[in-house]
Amino acid sequence: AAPRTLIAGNWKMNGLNAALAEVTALRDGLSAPNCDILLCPPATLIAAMAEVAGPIMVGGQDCHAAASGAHTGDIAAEMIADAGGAAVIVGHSERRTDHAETDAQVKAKAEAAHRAGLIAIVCVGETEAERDAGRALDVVLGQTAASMPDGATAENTVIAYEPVWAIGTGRTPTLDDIAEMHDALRAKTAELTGSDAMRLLYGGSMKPGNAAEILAIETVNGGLVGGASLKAADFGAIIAAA
Ligand code: G2H
Repeated sequence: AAPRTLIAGNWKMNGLNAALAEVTALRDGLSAPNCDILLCPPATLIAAMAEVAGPIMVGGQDCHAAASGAHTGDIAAEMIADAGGAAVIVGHSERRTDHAETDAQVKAKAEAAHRAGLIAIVCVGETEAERDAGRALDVVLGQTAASMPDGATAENTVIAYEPVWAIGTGRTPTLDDIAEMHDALRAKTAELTGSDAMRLLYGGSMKPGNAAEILAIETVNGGLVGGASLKAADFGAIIAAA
């Protein structure tokens, strides 16, 4: 059976308490969604969002690899779970760039997520220069192999393919390019984990106007949505397209 579609929102560094009104509006507007839904707000809002999210899962945007300790400013996967979270994004390209996170660190974070009972959403993606050089497949499959947590299953791990040049830019790859990458990720995740049912999300400028055609690709099992997850109307339209 095809994996159940997952539509995940990544609020990035956006959202004060007042933004929870968007979540209650989204929740109240859901009518028997055909997919799982996840929202990852800033850590400051995880607990409050979990209180009002109803059937919407809540998650974090990053976690430390350790369960506790002297790591000022970091949060542990256990803290996300304790706040009511069900998942955590690890290895987003903004973390890989802004904080120089390596594949080995991303893998360790994903394993920490599993120890806390969270779903790990592991992000991979090539830069524009890498795509132009014809290296997109090599780069992404290499990141996937090196970032895949030990013990990954279709239940505890999700891969999000986010071409770096498509993030927040309004540009997206062609449908053929997305399909080529996702087909390759299907084969790679099966080789690495023994499961051909791991969910593979597309991320990067997904919005109501392009969600249906991207989500119709056979090996795309959902989306990781940034800017368009901030407003209930946009995110609800993407959920409706799933
Ligand atoms: C990619 C995506 C969500 P956006 O980073 O993770 O953001 O949809 O704004 O391109």
